[in-house]
Amino acid sequence: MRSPRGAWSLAGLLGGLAGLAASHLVAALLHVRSTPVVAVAELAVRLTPPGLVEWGIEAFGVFDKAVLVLVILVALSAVFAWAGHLGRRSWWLTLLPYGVLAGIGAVAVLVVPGSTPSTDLLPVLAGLLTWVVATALLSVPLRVQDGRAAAGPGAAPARGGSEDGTGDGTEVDAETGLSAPNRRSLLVRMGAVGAVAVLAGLGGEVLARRRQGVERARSLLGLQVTRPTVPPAARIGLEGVTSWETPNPDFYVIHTAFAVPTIDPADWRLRIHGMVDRELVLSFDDLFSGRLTERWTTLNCVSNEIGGDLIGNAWWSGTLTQQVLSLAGVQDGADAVLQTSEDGWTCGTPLEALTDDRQAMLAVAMNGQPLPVEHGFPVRTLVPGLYGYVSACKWVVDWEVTRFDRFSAYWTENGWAEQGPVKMGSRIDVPRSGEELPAGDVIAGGMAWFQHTGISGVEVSLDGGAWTPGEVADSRRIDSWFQWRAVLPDVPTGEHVLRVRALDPDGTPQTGVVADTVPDGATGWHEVDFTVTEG
Ligand SMILES: Nc1nc2c(c(=O)[nH]1)N[C@H]1C(S)=C(S)[C@@H](COP(=O)(O)O)O[C@H]1N2
Ligand SMILES: [Mo]
Repeated sequence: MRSPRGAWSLAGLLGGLAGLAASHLVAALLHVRSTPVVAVAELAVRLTPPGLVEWGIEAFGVFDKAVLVLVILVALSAVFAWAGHLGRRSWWLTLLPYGVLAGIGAVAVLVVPGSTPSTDLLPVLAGLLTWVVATALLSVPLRVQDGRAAAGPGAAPARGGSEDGTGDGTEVDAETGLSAPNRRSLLVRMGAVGAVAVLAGLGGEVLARRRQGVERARSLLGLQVTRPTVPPAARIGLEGVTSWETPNPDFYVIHTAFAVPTIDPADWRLRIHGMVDRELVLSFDDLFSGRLTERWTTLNCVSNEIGGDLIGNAWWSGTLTQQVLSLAGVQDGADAVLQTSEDGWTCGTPLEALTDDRQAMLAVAMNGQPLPVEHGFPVRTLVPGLYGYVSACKWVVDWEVTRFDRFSAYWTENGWAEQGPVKMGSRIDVPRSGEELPAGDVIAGGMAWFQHTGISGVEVSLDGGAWTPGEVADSRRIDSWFQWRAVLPDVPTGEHVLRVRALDPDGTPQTGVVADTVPDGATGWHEVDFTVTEG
């Protein structure tokens, strides 16, 4: 007897819903703004004639999007059931509707304004993968049944064992049309797929709601901070050079957390303990008991390659770590603060950098906005002159004042240096590598930095020739990077290599010795190739 159609459809439906749940969970984990289903709903609204949309809004009021999502879910369920049904004919036929659905989901996700394909497509992929796996799992007992059915009644396996492992089951249930072992196997598989789907769906929902709650708390904060104003002298005025100030959405993001911590400012605490006279537990409000410090500071990553872009400059507002630590009273012999974030990541920061006059801070705002969640909301540490991996703890919740010889922090455990003062660096933004330029003067430009030390200039070298000075904008603000430009007079036609190096305050040039980013930051000169053509 062949397996019943209903079982195939049910398997398709269950597998399909499991896929949706998986995509929901992955979207929530990655904080993708629109889950595939929501993205499809948005796309549908965009593609629908405006009159119809208005009617929908009028008819359903504020719930128009929820209604649309519901309609999409019902339609999807029908497709899932149909996909399962197709599986009865052949295995690969099932994949067809899933492939089409994933394609629609992918397109919808990608046309969401400001989407980033590398992450936003992952929920779609997770959904597709789950569809395939779940459907395959669920259809095994049905296929086993059909394999036997196709062989005809005389081919029923002998009692006591068969190639498909159904054991003794030749009796077929009148209601489901399945043999007892196959029915049991199907039920077990459905239970497993269903349980995983429910867990993934609920997990995704919990995460998404928490994130929404924190985003709401963030938007309601209304911090008394100022908006950034860029000092005019910081601009070199050359098209193509990186913006001196980095807007929040463009600021590089690095962290080990898979799911970004979601902390309500009302619940945030920083515990300060270890080698201190008084243990402290600070609340978010405590950070506002004194005056906030606001300043421009450039943050960069130790794993930034020569010419790389893991560096940004922002206007940060916060409470000086110096003040906080003097409240706690640091004891003699301590030389480090072991910082821990809510997600368990750790870094070891030299006590001196947190207590000297460089204005290290517990930052609450970035470019006049509460910290974006990805950048450590509600509180992160920021220390001018140190790479992020030893200083810029996001979602910071614990400070242990201690000694470097008593612990080993996250990246130090993984082969990176215990101490991470930033190295002098510079980069060419124009001309871009591979660019073709007309004959004549070439104006080059880019960025240079040496936070907390500053630079006295930059030099460029064309085709390995003599180093000639460029011009640096506003070199007084030593904790931020600098824009620079240099005029290369009358560059002849042909292929060229341009190099740049910065000079420290003593005039010592940045080293040309090439070093890898591991263990304590890359060195070497950035270079670009460009071609000058006639006319
Ligand atoms: N909690 C936490 N904080 C962290 C990290 C991390 O992995 N987890 N990475 C550090 C590293 S290596 C860098 S370079 C900076 C990057 O900060 P950003 O993502 O705000 O640019 O954060 C630092 N703070
Ligand atoms: Mo980093």
